[in-house]
Amino acid sequence: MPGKVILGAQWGDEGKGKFIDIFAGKADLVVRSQGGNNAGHTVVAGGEKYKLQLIPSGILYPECVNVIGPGVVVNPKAVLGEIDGLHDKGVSTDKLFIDARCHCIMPWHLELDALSEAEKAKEGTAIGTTKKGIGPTYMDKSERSGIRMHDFIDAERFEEVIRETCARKNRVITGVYGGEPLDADAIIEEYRAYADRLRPMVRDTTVMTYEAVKAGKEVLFEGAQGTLLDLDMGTYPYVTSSHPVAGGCCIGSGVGPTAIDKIMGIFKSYTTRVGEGPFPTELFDETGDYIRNAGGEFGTVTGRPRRTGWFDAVVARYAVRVNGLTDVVINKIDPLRGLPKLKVCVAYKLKNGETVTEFPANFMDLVDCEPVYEEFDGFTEDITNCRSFDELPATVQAYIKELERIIECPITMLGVGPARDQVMEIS
Ligand code: 2SA
Ligand code: GDP
Ligand code: MG
Repeated sequence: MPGKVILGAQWGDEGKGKFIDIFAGKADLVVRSQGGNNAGHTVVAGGEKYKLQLIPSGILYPECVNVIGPGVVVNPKAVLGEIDGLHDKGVSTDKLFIDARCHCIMPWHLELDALSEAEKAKEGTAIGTTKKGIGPTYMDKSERSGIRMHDFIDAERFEEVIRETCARKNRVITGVYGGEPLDADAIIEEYRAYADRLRPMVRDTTVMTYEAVKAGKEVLFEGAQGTLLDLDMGTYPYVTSSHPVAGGCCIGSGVGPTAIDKIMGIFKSYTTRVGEGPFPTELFDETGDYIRNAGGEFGTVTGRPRRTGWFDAVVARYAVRVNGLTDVVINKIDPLRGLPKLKVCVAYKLKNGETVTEFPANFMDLVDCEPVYEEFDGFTEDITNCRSFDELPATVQAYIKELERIIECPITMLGVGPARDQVMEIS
């Protein structure tokens, strides 16, 4: 029984956490394959709100094995903080495993993320990162100078590796940015305790994931961020440094594409984005504020207000294509209640006068492009208690059917509220 991918099909925060949680309940193994604690999933379960960043959502199910795969960057302090938070709520982390190949996010990465963003801000080119050290950690990985988990937990090599890397990074922090050097001794003392705690969780998780797939178990690949934040396929340079597209699941978990047969793309019924970068359907008016407030659109990790706008079907068709989606999920329909008209962008009119329906490769084409909209009737009914397509108002049914026609991929689930049960399957 090959695995299932659940990923963000827009700019992240589509409410993946809720669907991952639902399917994690049926999974034997859940694996994260990219990003780090820049991700934030909110899962509402049993009246309790869980904010998960690095730890896969299967952790809320005692029988489920949870894997932080090789493509994830792990902040040792942050993952232990998350583990402690779960223990405080009575959640066991006995079945949590971290791959030996994961790169560690260290204090210098946080420092360099902040310094680089501050410098770019002076030139007006800041990315608006979560400042969790993601970019600098993946930079070290590509440069082949990062610290992997197996180095970090190696008691004999630990001090030498930290001291050498800290010295190298201090040369950049002080020399390039004029910042304050970090204290290697203090880091060694603090982080040795983290290494001791993490050691029992570290292993070659690719074997575990492969064996689970081979044995026909239910394996769930848990996405983080979203397709348009992908390092290659997103709105570069306003992207994250990993691969949130479906292909990234294979690279970041260490199993081949034959391990996957279902790829679910989660969309909101509107669009949001945090951080800088182009966003063609962004609304700067009271409709944008209305959606932000109705949808509670504030960052899970940083609390930042999210930028809001209409559903963008150009983006949606792109996400279907580059991920090979088998299923589309339209989540968070309820926040649109009360808006007289619902708009869907079906094309972009570029500054040169050309109208395009394929998402442009160069983000500059998106700057000041004009969205071409189709308009649909809104709804005023409370839909949060609807559990089947037939119970939805006719206007909502028509909107979903039109989206399916425009996107050209089956819409198989809808979300009408934050709780686990506020979803419906449609055929
Ligand atoms: P980074 O920190 O280097 O990955 O930032 C690069 C860009 O990627 C965006 N990004 C995100 N966008 C949406 N949600 C994310 N996670 C948090 C959440 C965000 C938060 O789930 O709510 O709390 O603010 C996430 N992580 C990275 C980021 O905004 C930059 O545009
Ligand atoms: P993720 O990163 O994609 O998992 O999404 P986030 O958790 O960052 O953001 C989604 C937010 O919307 C969370 O606060 C969820 O509890 C909430 N949410 C999820 N689904 C729905 C829904 O269908 N309706 C409403 N109103 N809120 C939802
Ligand atoms: Mg999120």
